[in-house]
Amino acid sequence: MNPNDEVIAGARDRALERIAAAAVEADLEAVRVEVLGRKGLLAGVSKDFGKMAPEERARMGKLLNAVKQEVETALESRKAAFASAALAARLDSEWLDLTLPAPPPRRGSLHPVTLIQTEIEDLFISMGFTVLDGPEVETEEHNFDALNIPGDHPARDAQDTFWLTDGNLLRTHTSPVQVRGMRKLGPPLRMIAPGRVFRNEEVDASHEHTFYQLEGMMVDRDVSVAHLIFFMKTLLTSIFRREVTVRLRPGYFPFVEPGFELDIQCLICGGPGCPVCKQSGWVELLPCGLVNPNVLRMSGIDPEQWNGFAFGLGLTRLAMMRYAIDDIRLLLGGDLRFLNQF
Ligand code: FA5
Repeated sequence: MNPNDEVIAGARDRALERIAAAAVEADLEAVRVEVLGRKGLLAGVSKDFGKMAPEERARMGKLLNAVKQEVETALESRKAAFASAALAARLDSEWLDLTLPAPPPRRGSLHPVTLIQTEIEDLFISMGFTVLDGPEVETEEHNFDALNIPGDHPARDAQDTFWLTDGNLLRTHTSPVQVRGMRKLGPPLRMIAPGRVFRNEEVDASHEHTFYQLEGMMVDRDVSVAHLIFFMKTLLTSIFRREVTVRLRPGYFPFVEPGFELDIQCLICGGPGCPVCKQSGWVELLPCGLVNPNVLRMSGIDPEQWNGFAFGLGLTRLAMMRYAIDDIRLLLGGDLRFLNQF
């Protein structure tokens, strides 16, 4: 008997034993290297091949191959067992109960200024007005010149206007959309333009640096102050759904002539005075007037044939009155406890 028979049988038995006892996959690799590797036990036997008779060499070769195969098969099947145990553990840990009810989607709500804006849009659309939009970054020409606002008007001061380094500005009111509307659509014209405006202002309970206005304009033949008052009354009755006390004062805006300030009695305090109405009992809400002929002319409309009215509603202030919000800063604050109430 060839002493190698014993070496091979011993190596086989030990390998199979260790494979069966392997606790982790790395143990298998150790067995493989030790038994089947280039410097392993079985390779040691092949070194003696040169000294063997041809028949003995053939018998040894066969035996070696059979043992190699047996060990390899045992290694593979243990490896597969490790893999399926790992998969089972993973599936166990990632288990998910798909029959549990999903958490409900979080419902948002519209901002109070958006609510009131859409209401006014619907009202004016029903009266034949078009809703226009204009850019928040405006040219000096649209924001001031074309509205007949002279070069030395205090509103142009850096104190009130956010000027950009390229000579443009953040629009200080929605009135430049009047200019864009007249130039684009021509007369007759009925338009409103809600939007965000910016002023370099000290912030307090009723003043923001960023707030919303809603511009309105009607250009037609023989438009009078009576038309203007009709539309303003229709607007306020629709918004407040009750009689509100208003007062009309003369107001000066270079783009209207005559110009008015329409104030409403403060709905927060009802008249005696509070921080919102600056203790006056009245809230400035709706400056308006008949369009200055110069403004029509500068936008290519013949003032001999056409005239009109315009107004610039303080949309943010209107939302405050409508929902009895006593501090304008709440509207920009993004506090969900406040916003979720609408
Ligand atoms: C204007 O901006 C004119 N463009 C309005 C106009 C349009 C007049 C068309 C005539 C014809 P005024 O600066 O007064 O006007 O602003 C209009 C309204 O915006 C005010 O009545 C007020 O309700 C609101 N408002 C003005 N400043 C602020 C501010 N800092 N914060 C909140 N609301 C403001």
